[in-house]
Amino acid sequence: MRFDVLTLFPDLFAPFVEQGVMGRAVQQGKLVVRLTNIRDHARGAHRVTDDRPYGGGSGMVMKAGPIVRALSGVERISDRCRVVLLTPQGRLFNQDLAWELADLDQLILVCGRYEGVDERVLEGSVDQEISIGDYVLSGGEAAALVVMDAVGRLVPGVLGSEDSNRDDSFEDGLLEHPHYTRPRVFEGREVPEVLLSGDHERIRVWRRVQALKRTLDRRPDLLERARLTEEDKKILSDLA
Ligand code: 4FV
Repeated sequence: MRFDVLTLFPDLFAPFVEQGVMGRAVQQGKLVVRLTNIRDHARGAHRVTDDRPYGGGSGMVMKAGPIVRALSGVERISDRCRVVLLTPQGRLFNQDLAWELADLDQLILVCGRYEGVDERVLEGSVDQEISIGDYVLSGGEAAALVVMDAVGRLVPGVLGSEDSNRDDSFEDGLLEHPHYTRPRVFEGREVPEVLLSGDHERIRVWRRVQALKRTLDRRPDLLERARLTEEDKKILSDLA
């Protein structure tokens, strides 16, 4: 998977692509990250990338020219490529969309700043708008990092054995069961006995019950879309 990021602040990404799971995947060539500074495609002595909004109002708008020229400078490595603008007006990002994007060869992420980007960028050059949530950021960079992390870790070979996305939250639409590790007693609180039993079936059921209970308590909205088994429905009716 190749990520191309178009931004006015490329330095915001360096630490992210040099450390942790992402950093290792980039070193191993499993992920490629190319950063493009939109200002390099701005014209004029001052290389302006923003201007006042037509129709008046506060704040500035990102000019279409520098973004469109930056996009035309990004080579497409295959037709399994998508240009995404991060914006509060976009489709809400979630694990299902992360899996969909992880199936691509190339993701080109456009990071807006100021009040947003000129609408004509969307009409001409953007395939999809994605939002990471209903709040306003000062720029699309943080949202791009969220998408790169959630999608990158789903690319085969990116996660090592110590990490796994197999039983991630939201994999089947549920919140995750609680996790415990050594010591067996911490500040007087013991690890649930079932997890020490070695009885893998009891452990599987306990974890499923915990995941369903948490989802019912904290995010009942998720249950509508969750992929539930007959066993899950039985557990939920008992819990209810
Ligand atoms: C955002 C979001 C977001 C809006 C104006 C950047 C800011 C500024 N992006 N999910 N929520 N973007 O707030 O993706 O240009």
